[in-house]
Amino acid sequence: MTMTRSGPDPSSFTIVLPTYNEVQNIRGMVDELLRLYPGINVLVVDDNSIDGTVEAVHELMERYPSVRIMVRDPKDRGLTASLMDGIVNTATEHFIVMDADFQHPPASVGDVMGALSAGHVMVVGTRNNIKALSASRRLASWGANFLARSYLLSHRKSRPSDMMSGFFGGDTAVWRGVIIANRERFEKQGFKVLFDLMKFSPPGTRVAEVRYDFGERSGGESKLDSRVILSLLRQCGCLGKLAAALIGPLSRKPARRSPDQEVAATVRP
Ligand SMILES: Nc1nc2c(ncn2[C@@H]2O[C@H](COP(=O)(O)OP(=O)(O)O)[C@@H](O)[C@H]2O)c(=O)[nH]1
Ligand SMILES: [Mg+2]
Repeated sequence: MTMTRSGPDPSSFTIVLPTYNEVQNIRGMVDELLRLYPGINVLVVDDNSIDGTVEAVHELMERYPSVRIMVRDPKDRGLTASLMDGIVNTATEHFIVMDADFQHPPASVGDVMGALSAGHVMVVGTRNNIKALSASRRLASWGANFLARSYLLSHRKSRPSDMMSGFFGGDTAVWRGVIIANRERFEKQGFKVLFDLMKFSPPGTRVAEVRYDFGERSGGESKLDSRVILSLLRQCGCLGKLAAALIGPLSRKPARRSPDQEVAATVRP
């Protein structure tokens, strides 16, 4: 790990940014990351956005040589699948996964970088608050976190306290190996790749945590709907499957979508 006088060298980190229709956020997000951490690598993993996100990233690539984009096979869409691809294709010693909508503050990336350069193999951002979520999302997040942690405890795996956090970083070689060895066992259409990674983590993996303030989405709309929460529950052993069976019939209606997402839904299985 190279260090500069002011801390870890940003060029040994890759920010993996999953995007689906984030044209309202992507320019501001990449500008802010490069302003705070000059030279940091950014790998945008896009699932065929239809709102101009890809074109916006191409413009950014002309300004920043450390920005790249992967546009994924439309037949294989999914947030977990995107992040698996992003981690496997990271070319630096460390990766950091975060959302493109500013819910994970760019200013907290430095804390994750610091813990990774101190030698931790997995560093998870733990939300100080989840007030930015609706009451039903908070309840689902709490329940899914409880079940995911119970599952990991019963399988003698390390359990970050905020399993539902989408903000974490790791040693690329370790987690690339985990993904390649267990590719078919990941819940690819799921939303919580951290849970899959911890399920298949090497024995004795220790997790460091850094705290951060979870924000409001800056622009655009959330793509999470109840099907994603149900799919997560189904991964959490018998208790999770039972919870999914009970909640499922109550949550048939997908989350409200903007008109452009409605169009997208027709091409997204
Ligand atoms: N590549 C890819 N990115 C996605 C997908 N769904 C959501 N995202 C991105 O993942 C991040 C989190 O999604 P978001 O809708 O904000 O979920 P929420 O924060 O849980 O409400 C954002 O950067 C989205 O653009 C997907 O199917 N594929
Ligand atoms: Mg979000």
